[in-house]
Amino acid sequence: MPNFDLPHRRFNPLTQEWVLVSPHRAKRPWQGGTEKTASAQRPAYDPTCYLCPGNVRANGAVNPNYAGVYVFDNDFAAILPLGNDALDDDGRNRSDLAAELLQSQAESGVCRVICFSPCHDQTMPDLSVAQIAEVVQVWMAQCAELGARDDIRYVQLFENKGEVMGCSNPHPHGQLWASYNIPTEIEKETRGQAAWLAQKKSLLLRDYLTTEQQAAERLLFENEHFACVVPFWAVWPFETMLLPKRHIRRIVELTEAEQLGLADALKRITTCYDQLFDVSFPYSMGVHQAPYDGDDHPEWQMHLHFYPPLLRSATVKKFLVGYEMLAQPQRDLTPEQAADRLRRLL
Ligand code: H2U
Ligand code: ZN
Repeated sequence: MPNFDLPHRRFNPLTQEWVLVSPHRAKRPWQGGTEKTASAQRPAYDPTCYLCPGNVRANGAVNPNYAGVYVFDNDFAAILPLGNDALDDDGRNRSDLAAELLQSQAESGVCRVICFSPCHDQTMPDLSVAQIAEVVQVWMAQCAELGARDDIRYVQLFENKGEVMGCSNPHPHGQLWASYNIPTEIEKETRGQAAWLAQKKSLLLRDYLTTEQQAAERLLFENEHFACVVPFWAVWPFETMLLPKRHIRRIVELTEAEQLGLADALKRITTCYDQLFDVSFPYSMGVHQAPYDGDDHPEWQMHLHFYPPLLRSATVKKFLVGYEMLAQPQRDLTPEQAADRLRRLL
């Protein structure tokens, strides 16, 4: 094992990628820009918000006066339901060189917006565990419905939060993009988990959780059903991962108790994040799960990733640029230092 106070790299067995860690650089002076923070004061109902109950959306549709979680088809969907006919004609079987170099595939699917609450001024940590559990139940119902379709093989659930993440609206909401093709990150994680299962005859993310429970250095908290860690191979400064304790391949398999366990973990980590820099903490988060492609996927363990961009204050964020775009991701703050800072806020 290298000296963790000196430059070293760490392996992510899920994606089979390396991250460079440069702990000695954490104290270098910062002369880069600062992001302006979005003002925290918002009304509970905003007449100009396209997600608030009763309001008109960009395409003229009117939101119902919803009370809990509300789902609608994205009016500007990145993936459209083209159906099976379009998918058959994707040119994958052509054999000439140009076709191999210039590969393309038709994509078909569905994009939806999921409002977590009718209240414009709330975010995930403001919701009760019961309200977050309702979000989890809607995620499950959406995956059950879409995963059963033969023109959909993967459902990506995510939340993009905060202006710095390019989120267009502070109203608490997430999205789902369901597609016929299996996205790159999911293919990587499928390969990583399948390789582990083949070699060790055990589950990668269960073995990983056991290791983190024993090390305790990067473990933030656990409840009966889920644990939260700063991954050993984290790229983002305060990146975390939520891991289930049972073998759960897809979110649709969660028991009622596990739904509450996940909701509790979501509330705890988002509350902790908001306290770190005393700001409504921006991030991209999402559920990773086995594809809905008809295979069993015994290698898969569902989990959630939180990728927050903030580095040292409400205004200073990490950029993945330069060496990271061209060579490999890099971080200064070690995952153990990040875990230590987050753990103090729990
Ligand atoms: P963000 O989570 O990145 O802010 O995106 C919100 C989504 O809401 C975005 O994908 C959709 C956009 O296409 N949207 C609608 O579906 N209807 C609207 O009236 C405005 C925005
Ligand atoms: Zn709103």
